[in-house]
Amino acid sequence: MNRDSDSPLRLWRNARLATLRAGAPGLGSVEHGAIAVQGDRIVFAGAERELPEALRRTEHATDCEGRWITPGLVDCHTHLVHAGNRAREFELRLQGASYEEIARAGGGIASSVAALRAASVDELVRQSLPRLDALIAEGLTTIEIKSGYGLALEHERKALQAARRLGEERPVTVHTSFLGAHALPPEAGGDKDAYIDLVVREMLPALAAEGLVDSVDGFCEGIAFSPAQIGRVFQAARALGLPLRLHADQLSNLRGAALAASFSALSADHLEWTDEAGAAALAQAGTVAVLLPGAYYFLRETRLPPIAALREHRARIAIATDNNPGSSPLTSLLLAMNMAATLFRLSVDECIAGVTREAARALGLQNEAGTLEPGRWADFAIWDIDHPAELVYRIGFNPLHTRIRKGL
Ligand code: DI6
Ligand code: FE
Repeated sequence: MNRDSDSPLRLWRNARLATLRAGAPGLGSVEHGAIAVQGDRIVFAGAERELPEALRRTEHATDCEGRWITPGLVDCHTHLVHAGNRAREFELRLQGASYEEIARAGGGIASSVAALRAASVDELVRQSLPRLDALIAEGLTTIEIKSGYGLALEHERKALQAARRLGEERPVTVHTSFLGAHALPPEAGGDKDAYIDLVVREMLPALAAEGLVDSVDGFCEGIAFSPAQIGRVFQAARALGLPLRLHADQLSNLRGAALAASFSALSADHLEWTDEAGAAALAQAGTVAVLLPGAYYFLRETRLPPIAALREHRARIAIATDNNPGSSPLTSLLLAMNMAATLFRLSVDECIAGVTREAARALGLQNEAGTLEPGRWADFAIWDIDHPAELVYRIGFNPLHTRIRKGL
């Protein structure tokens, strides 16, 4: 931990805090609050009158004039690194074609694969930066970025290298996920098992050895890979000590949530078709249920994720953008929260926890990010709002005042 006492002490005072502290009711709110930061870590977050005397003495104090502070936002599910866009496909869908029809006809993910394969790492970074900047402009401090449009070692490598580069180009923490098992590449000749062999024997070990993989994801779906095929990917990942996540039950119920839970995955994502047993399994395993209202909205889905069952079994719920060119060209966590509330009926507290504490948990970063507590990274967002509900309520308006990442 970089908390050496030589680094200057910085203080944000006269603020209202949504600490999201575990165990605290609601948002763990504190009126008349202050946050003290040393180096890149929070050393105090709480009521200003409880601020220890030693932490009051600093020349670096900011009067927040009563503004609200939340943890920095965390987008725990994105395909942010991609090339080109699928606006034409969107037009076709407006004329009546379905997402699955387009995918089966060689459009969809396959067209994004062709575009990514043609792009260099520099080009991928160049195209992805505006999307990242849009998220950062709303207070994002941590982001998960998947591969999955390369589907061959050299191209998956490019995507993951581009994701790492984004974390160098901008003050943001990047968590990478290897999603080799996203779709079948054209050269596989329809043989999914042979492609999974390649993923498990060559792609994953090589990319993991290069330090490019923070977790391993898969797409468990009729148009993608079966539970048995995903199970092979998960076993290989587990053997390498890598955490797991899964695109589960998005378009049909293949019992993906239960599969993810059985491997103690960090998260299971989408979940529109997950049944009560799946929701219970997630809660039991501590696997975070990541809801992606942008994809639900953009694909005009009608089947809702099992919110009541997730609540009843006390599953952890996160919300993410699923930013990708095909099913969710969304670059706003504020809008994702509004959609989660409007379309899924999540509460304001669930939405805000879903893009902070629970999203950090979905990345295995619950001890580093997602709450305002001593020891956590000094990642937070200061908002020009009078009540936290405004973060969820507005549509297409950004009330961010200041974003602080690792104390800066
Ligand atoms: N589910 C999704 O919603 C995205 N990937 C996935 O596994 C869609 C990806 C795309 O259409 O490009
Ligand atoms: Fe996705």
